[in-house]
Amino acid sequence: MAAFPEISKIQFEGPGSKNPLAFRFYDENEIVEGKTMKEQLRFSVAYWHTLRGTGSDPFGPGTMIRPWEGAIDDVPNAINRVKVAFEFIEKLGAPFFCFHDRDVAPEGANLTETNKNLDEVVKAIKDEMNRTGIRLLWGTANLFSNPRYVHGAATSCNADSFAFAAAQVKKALEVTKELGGDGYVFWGGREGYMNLWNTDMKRELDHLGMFMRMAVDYAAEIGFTGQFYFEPKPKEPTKHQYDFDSAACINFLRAYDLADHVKMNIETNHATLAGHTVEHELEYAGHQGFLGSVDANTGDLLLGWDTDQFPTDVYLTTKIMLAFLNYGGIAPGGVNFDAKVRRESFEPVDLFYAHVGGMDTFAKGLKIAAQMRADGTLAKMVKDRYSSWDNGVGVEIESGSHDFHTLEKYMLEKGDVDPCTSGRQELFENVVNQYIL
Ligand code: XUL
Ligand code: CO
Repeated sequence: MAAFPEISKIQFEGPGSKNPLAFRFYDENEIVEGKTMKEQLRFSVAYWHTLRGTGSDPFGPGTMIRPWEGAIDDVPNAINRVKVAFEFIEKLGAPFFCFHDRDVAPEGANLTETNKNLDEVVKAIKDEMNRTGIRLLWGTANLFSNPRYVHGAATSCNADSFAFAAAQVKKALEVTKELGGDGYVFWGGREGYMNLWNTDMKRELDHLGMFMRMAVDYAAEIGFTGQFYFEPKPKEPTKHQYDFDSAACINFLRAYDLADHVKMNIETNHATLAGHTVEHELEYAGHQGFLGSVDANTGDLLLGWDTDQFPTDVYLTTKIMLAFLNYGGIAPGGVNFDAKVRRESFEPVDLFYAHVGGMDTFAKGLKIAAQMRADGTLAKMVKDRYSSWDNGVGVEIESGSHDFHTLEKYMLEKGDVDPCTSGRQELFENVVNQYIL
């Protein structure tokens, strides 16, 4: 029986459409910068929010009406949920999904049973993937919900927690490979600290480095060639997470000799929790050569936590897609909606409204970003701002033909700097609006 009998496949109806269950901008076959929108955006549905989100918060239990959920969280219920998931993703028209091991299958009494449960559900997922052609963008392991990870997983003070996490990631990598996943994500759910007095930071970081190395080695051993990603988040659930932001993660990857194996999965709301913007995080990862994938959502400026809302701001999606176009496209990453409908949006149809809106906003952002690049005005304005580096002493410095002695001589002769031109922030912002408004 269909879980969403009222909803048929979401169609592209064009900008004039007023149908909230149709795309106005996302035409998966439209070519933008030489690729279809489907290839440029690589949309993915996050299993944990869309299929497992209950709407619970610290003040009350779940509110979501999900008629397909059985009374017990057992394997048959999980397999039925897989069918619901694929009906949803197929009707939406997203080409990918992402999941944590524990999103899809319940834990058993011990690791053997848990792995068996996962195998049974993965079989059902594989059948649905074959039926629909929907693919796995990336897999991951939930190393934060179970109380065994109360002190973290790879960074726990308890060596057994590290060992259990290793077994879990080993299995998650096997499953990701089995399902043909394009990537694997590390997000350090509790890899950080609550209090530095009781924490040996150096030891914990060394352990995290060892853990990621073991994962990379095991991937090579089993022939998993997908891209590894590290997902920054500065806090929540811990006070201070080691995967704080792009800069901290990239430094960690270099320090532990993992830079050749792992790129960044940047999430908008995580960037803002770190006191950055997502474009800052993307730009930092991009110019360092670590830009990988994006967890698409947005926070709420009035709230200080990870609200994981669906993105509907075209300025935001334009900036994200501009970064990806500037750095050679998003593949093998994608736009994964790590976003959840509000607790008050408890009907199944809200899942469609949320994803359709997010996909359309990204499609519009992609088109605007491509226009900006084709036109070149903004890029030229930035280049002009740095024109002193394109001739004279600027070129000489950049080419390495100066030192403090020669520069002192140059300035003693010249006397003072040439006058600067204005930063023209307002003009830049107005030019951006020429594309958006
Ligand atoms: C949590 C979060 C995770 C990761 C995957 O804030 O973003 O869902 O994306 O573990
Ligand atoms: Co995320």
